[in-house]
Amino acid sequence: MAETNPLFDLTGRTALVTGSSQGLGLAIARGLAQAGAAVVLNGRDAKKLSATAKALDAEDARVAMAAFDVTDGEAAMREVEEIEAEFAPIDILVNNAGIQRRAPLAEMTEAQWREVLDTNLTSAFLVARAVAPRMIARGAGKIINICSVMSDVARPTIGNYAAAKGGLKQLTRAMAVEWARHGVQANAIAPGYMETELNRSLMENAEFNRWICGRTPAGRWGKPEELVGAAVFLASRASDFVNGQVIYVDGGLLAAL
Ligand code: GCO
Repeated sequence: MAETNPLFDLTGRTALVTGSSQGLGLAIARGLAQAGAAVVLNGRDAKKLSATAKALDAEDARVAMAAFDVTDGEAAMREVEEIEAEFAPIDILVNNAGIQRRAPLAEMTEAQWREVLDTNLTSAFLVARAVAPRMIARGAGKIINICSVMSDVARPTIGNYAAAKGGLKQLTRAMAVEWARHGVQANAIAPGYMETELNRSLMENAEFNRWICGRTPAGRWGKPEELVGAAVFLASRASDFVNGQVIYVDGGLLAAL
């Protein structure tokens, strides 16, 4: 059995993954755990989070949970302090929390706009603002923001989501230019169309499904676990000189006209 290159070994590291009770966040948390990291799961629903933590624990992962609303700056400060005091210093932060509230822009409510911008963009600032000073003090840290192909292109009815993900790509660069000199690498992963609950209605729509499979050169939807390779790379020493970059895991979607 080939040994994993030590460059990609996360043993001894701790990762906080926001929005990780299901979907992409859970797949990334599981993948980081399989690469040796201890993982702190996050979500607003403590019951759901506890069930997920039990499942990962059964897979021999070292796992803790921090149930808090990532759009609440004070909660983020408080919970990060507790994680570092009670569990371990946070070496890796994955800002994954994200929601969809689809509506045509002209009909979109202020609540639909604000909820998506708060959860998909502002939360990354609030949680990173709580974690980064500690990483800076230690002279090392990895921040991975989960962007999207919608950081670069748009489609009707998701103007709030596209604006948030576009902002998250720029926030990644802003983090990189301020924190790289302190040994903190901030980068992003941009998934294409992935098989998640957030997309269930799209996957079950025959016309939309046909369109996505035709629009994506790989001819299919991506699987959440297909983000793990990029996540382990950006969480590991293998990316120590990578800053402000976006890795597109999109089946070639953005390469195609
Ligand atoms: C939609 C989808 C997309 C994708 C995601 C791809 O409504 O078009 O939810 O937003 O899921 O952005 O990265």
